[in-house]
Amino acid sequence: MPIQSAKFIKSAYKPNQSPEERYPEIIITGRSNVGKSSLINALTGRKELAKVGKKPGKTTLINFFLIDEERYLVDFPGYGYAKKSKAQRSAWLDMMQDYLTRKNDIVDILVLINSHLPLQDTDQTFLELLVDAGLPFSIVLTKTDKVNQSALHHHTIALKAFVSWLGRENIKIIHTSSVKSRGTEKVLDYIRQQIIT
Ligand SMILES: Nc1nc2c(ncn2[C@@H]2O[C@H](COP(=O)(O)OP(=O)(O)OP(=O)(O)O)[C@@H](O)[C@H]2O)c(=O)[nH]1
Ligand SMILES: [Mg+2]
Repeated sequence: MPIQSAKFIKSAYKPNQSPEERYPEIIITGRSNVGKSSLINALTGRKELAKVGKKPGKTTLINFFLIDEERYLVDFPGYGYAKKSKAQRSAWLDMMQDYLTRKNDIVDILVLINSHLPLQDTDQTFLELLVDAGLPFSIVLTKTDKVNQSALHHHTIALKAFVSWLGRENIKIIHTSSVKSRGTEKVLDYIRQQIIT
């Protein structure tokens, strides 16, 4: 079922500035330019709800979108963009960890990973951080319009192996292309199943 209503609620500079009204949160995160904002637009069927950038680093704030008056999609600034300094990257990781471990409205974290690039060091570091913190997460392989089936299959296997090596079995991996609107129904169905336990 498509999303009925989607609205931008606010941008936060800091984790403690989230909206007063609380709803379950689905965090959308991943490296800069992986397609986080594009996925939010594809999921909601609204082309310009979240700002999409040609240059990596477009989303610099935490943006809250209220979906069907029942949950937030939270667009996080990207990590691992090469032009950011090491100090900036580590500040980002600290902020992220702080937010994710303190907020108990989080029902799932969608970690977006680019299907047409090999798994990056920053992705590995971030997945490790989530496992170490005992946080729930799922993986969305983005931009699948840019790879063939065989490459996608190998990427998926490698990811599964890495995540189970970290100690998490049966992690959900969904393939999407925001350009072709592929996989968006699957993501929506999956998001709707997530409830606070
Ligand atoms: N081919 C293809 N390009 C995509 C897809 N999704 C996003 N892009 C492109 O990738 C670039 C980055 O997309 P964004 O959605 O802004 O990525 P982001 O992860 O929000 O980036 P930051 O906000 O900078 O962290 C844009 O040029 C998009 O048009 C996709 O499914 N397929
Ligand atoms: Mg963005």
